[in-house]
Amino acid sequence: MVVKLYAKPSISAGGGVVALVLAEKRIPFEYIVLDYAGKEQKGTAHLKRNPFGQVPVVDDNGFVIYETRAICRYLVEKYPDHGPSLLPGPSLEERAIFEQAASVEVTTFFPAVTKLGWEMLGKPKRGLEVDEAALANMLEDFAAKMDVYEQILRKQEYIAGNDITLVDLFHLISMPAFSIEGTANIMGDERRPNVIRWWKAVTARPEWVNLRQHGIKSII
Ligand SMILES: N[C@@H](CCC(=O)N[C@@H](CS)C(=O)NCC(=O)O)C(=O)O
Repeated sequence: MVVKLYAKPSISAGGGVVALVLAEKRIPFEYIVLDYAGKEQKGTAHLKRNPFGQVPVVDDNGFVIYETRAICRYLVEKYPDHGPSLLPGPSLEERAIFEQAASVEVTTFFPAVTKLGWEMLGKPKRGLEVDEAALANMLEDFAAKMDVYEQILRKQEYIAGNDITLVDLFHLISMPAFSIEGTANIMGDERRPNVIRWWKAVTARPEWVNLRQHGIKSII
């Protein structure tokens, strides 16, 4: 039985990154779209898969798991022989640095970018007024965080070392709209050449490019 990925009708956020990891790891999967308009995510069947009534959820032959980052960690450990490792090296120190980067992504990067995304992109899209003063503060706060990323990425290729790992891909959860070429070019500040180099490498993963350009069917 192939892995089932339960997700939203439009592939985005966590569902997109789980799909990316499945594709990177060459794990065949079925993409099951929930009827969001009909609130299927809050229905009895889905609440059994995820009591929070959210997606993404993965069902791997009867083992059901939710939370994007936890799903991805499970998949890479379960299928070590498929595709790139995406895990840190075996030493305690390499694993500790990976955990450090994972913690920074979830507690520092993700909240900052989610707030920015709403103010810069979400509000204009919904015809709401942007709070320019708040936006300026968010951009300043984000820039300070990215200055630290620049320091880290000056010394190494990826955020947890010299090889790509899941943590690099986790940064895509909040970022579909923030491509370097996009209108909200928050990753493309030329004062941070190593952030640009890193972000180009992460967003140029062929499965990610296919997913963004041609949709989910192109990577299943
Ligand atoms: N922390 C969760 C967040 C999941 C989440 O926010 N899912 C959204 C879609 S991107 C959802 O299912 N929302 C529906 C709802 O809350 O009713 C993860 O990383 O998987």
